[in-house]
Amino acid sequence: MRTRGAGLSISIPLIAAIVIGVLFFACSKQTKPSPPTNKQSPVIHAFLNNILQDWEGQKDFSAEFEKLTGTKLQITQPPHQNYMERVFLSLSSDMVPDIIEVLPEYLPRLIQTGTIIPLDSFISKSSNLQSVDSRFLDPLRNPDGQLYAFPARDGGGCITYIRQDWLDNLGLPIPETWAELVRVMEAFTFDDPDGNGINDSYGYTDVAAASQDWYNRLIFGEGRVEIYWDEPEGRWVDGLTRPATQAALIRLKELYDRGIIDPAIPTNTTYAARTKFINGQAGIFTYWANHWARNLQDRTEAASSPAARILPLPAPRGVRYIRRIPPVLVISAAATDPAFVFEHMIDRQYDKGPVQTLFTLGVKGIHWDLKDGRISFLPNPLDPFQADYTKAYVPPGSQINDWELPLELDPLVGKALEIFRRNPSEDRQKWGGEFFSQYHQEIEQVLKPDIMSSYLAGDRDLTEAMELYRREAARLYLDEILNELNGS
Ligand SMILES: [Ca+2]
Repeated sequence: MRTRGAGLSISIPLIAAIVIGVLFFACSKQTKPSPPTNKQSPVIHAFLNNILQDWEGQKDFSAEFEKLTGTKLQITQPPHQNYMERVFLSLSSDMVPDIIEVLPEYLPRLIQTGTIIPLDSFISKSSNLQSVDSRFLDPLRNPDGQLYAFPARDGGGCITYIRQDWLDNLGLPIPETWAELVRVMEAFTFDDPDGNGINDSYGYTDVAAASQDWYNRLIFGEGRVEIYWDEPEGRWVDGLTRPATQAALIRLKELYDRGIIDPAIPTNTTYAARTKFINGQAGIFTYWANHWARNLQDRTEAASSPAARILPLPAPRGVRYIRRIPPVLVISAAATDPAFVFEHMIDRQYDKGPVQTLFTLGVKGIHWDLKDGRISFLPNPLDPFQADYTKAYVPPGSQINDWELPLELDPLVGKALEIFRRNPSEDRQKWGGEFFSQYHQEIEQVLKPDIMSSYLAGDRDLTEAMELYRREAARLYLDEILNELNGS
């Protein structure tokens, strides 16, 4: 997950500058990782995004890792909102990490600059990794067939969640069509769905005028905002200007103008939108179909109402949920013993035993325990909602090998995953060249949200907004990016 908005527009030139630095210096840079010695445990420095945070017992995780593998794990976990910016800063520092979790759209840039190394020889020698399903690896092979990245988990995707208790309060059925959805959004806005006598809720909230298509599915339907692989046409196309997306933008604007969706959608970060749903300020929200189903239920129950019931919504007609390419683990070219890093941080994660249990559930007695012979998660004493832990690094149900979970999957998580898997649309890894590496993020993360926000706010009509978009996208080499992706 990544948030967009003003912060990122500052970071893009910064990232570009840093990458140019990395491009020139990566080859000569010789830094850190301590080699194994007899006296001290060897150290692996990992940059991780989705690992347990400090207040969730990250130190216990690292201590258990050292106990199981004899290796110290030094984790750096920058804030989620500017994670990739911090990754690039670290790559230009003299403390280059050995292993880094990155978003897959940055792989072409990391490979082009010689920042990361291929993993094929390590994978082929591993026995643990024979149990990994190749459908998770194949999409990550670069056009030459090499693997520079290992999937951190099943990428999964988002589904829509709805307040079942609000539907019940208002006597409304589960919406299955667009017309029914709009009726529910109206009622969630105007009919006091939580019965507190105050006009304090909207039908729907979302992340900032989403150019990340896995969040916006409910309203965009067949339309895509991003550059995407069009299966019938067999080529990469730009989603924003296509007819289905134009129709979706008109739908979104109607809801916005009628005041039945969160008016702050143009500026919402993922955190802001999620918090509004949890606080009961909006009754429909699209988010991750994994342990987040449980997190949303527990937190909404604590923050909004003890009667809150979150329902994973079966995909309404015309809606398909996107299976994204997952975040990946890459090994830096600066790692002095990459085979050692690979063995301890990737290979052993798939041992279908204690290390995989650690990466999935966390530490026994801290994050989970046996109760009546069954494994269950423990409450986190520092959680503001008194909620249970839900994962360590890989959410239960998102493992990519044939390991059988040692605990029963939470039924709510199971239901969310089932709905997601019933209506999939598979994303493809983008292998672009120089233009892609330089300009793709700016088009997707800055230009498109700006254009869509200006249309939603009424600063421009749709025709004017699209004319401006075409001009600005041409200036950012959109055609060249598409040519690179299409290999033409
Ligand atoms: Ca109310």
